[in-house]
Amino acid sequence: MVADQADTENTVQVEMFFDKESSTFSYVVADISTKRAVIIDPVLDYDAAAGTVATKQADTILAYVAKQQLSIDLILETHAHADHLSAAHYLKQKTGAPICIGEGIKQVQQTFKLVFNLGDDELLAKGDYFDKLFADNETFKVGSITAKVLNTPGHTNDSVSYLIAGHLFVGDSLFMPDSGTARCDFPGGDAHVLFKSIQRIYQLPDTTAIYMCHDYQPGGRELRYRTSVAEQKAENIHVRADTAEQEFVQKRETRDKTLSVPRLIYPAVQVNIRAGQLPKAEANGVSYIKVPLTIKA
Ligand SMILES: N[C@@H](CCC(=O)N[C@@H](CS)C(=O)NCC(=O)O)C(=O)O
Ligand SMILES: [Fe+2]
Repeated sequence: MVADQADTENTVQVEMFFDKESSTFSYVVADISTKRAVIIDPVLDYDAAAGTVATKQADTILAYVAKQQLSIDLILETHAHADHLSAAHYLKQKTGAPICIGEGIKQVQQTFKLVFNLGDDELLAKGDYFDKLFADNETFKVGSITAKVLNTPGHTNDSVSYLIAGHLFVGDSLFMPDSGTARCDFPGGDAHVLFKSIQRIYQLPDTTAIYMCHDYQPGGRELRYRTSVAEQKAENIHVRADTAEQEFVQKRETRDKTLSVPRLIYPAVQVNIRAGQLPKAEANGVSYIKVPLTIKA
């Protein structure tokens, strides 16, 4: 089966995992015929006040994989997340699967290499720490299925969507229709660029299933993680099929001005630009998170 076709025969099995702390969805997507699978956007538990990390979320994924007798071939990140730590490195150690991300990660690493004042010994910003950097339109295998990477920047430079047998994992390029889209005010974010990425998604068949990376449950509604291209084009509160670029950009930028910095941005980015590895331990064997301080007038 090729990537752009809808999954009319249910060739894949998609299992969702929800992290309540960060409102993040992770997925295991398996080719039913071969039991080969990928893990998308896994979360590492992090208690900022206590300075502890744990693998409860990731272990839930591993338990599912074991129970279903799946083999994990790849660990896929839709982008370097700014709100939670990635469990990619932990899961690589457990499964042996390589960690993959869009090649835009090099720009994200370069930006935050400066923010965190990292030397070349800590980060080269050449995609280091990741095993595979995807180019736009690159294909990869999930068992017998040929899946495809679509570059969908705008929320971040490195944002990609993964198209697996008619199932599209968009990261934060789209939220559920009643929530619109993700913010574009992080370094490297750009609402014009996100608009173009969304147009690209809207060119896929209407039946394409779209899977969220977050749902913040507006108005306290029930959790939702799946929608379709048709539903987004008809109902997305920021971008419908006929929304003009300027109208979207204005809405997006107006909302971005009201949002506060994500609670975990510094720990998250520091770990996620290293594919989920903690910063190198100091002489005492302990790893530390840095926070750049700005004196406000
Ligand atoms: N309150 C959350 C916000 C996280 C956040 O900023 N999420 C991004 C995606 S990484 C976003 O686009 N949020 C849009 C919104 O909150 O409307 C936190 O502090 O972690
Ligand atoms: Fe994000």
